[in-house]
Amino acid sequence: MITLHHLSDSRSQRILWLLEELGVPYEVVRYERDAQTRFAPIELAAIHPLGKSPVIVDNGTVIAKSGAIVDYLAQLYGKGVLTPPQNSAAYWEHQQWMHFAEGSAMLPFLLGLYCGKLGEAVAPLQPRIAGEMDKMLGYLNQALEGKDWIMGDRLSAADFMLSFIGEIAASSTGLGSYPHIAAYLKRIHARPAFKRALKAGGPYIFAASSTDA
Ligand SMILES: N[C@@H](CCC(=O)N[C@@H](CS)C(=O)NCC(=O)O)C(=O)O
Repeated sequence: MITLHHLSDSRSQRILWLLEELGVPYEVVRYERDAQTRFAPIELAAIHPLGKSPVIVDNGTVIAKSGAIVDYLAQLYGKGVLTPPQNSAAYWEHQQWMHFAEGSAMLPFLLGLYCGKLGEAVAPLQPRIAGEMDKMLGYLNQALEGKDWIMGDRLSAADFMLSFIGEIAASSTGLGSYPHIAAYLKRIHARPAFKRALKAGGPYIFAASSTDA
């Protein structure tokens, strides 16, 4: 049985969504963020030394980092439908999107979050941060033009990684300048499996507009 250690309002939601799409048996252990610091509770460090979420445990194997978890679940339980054939051109394009989410796109958003706490002191950095956010979102927006999913007409593992980028952007910069990401996020949030994931994980601030979940 797969156990997901799930932190409220976090990237772990993408794993819940994936588990629901896969239809595999799993259990969720829920953790709440500290109301003041927004940090995870110390109990998560007993599962993995980083003390962050998501983490899964499957038959004694502990995996942290959402990219590794998505890869693991897609390969072991995805019956080949969530990843393009190994070593095809599509496989490497898909790999690029898998890594883009946490390796590139998240950085300016995290910088914005932390620097935002410094007030005026950070003003000289703000244009650079905003420029990097726009670069990441502009790139993703263009890639999604004319497509339902990042690899075309079929949902793939990379879509689970990219869902959180759309959500964090919607809640910070807004998606007014990125209509293809906005439409993509709507498609994601409309999926029955995404709605089931919301029920399994509890309130999720980044899908607040998906009210009927
Ligand atoms: N790159 C990691 C990031 C993990 C991460 O930073 N998780 C956040 C939630 S989105 C967390 O646990 N924050 C609470 C804390 O740092 O105490 C991943 O993709 O899994």
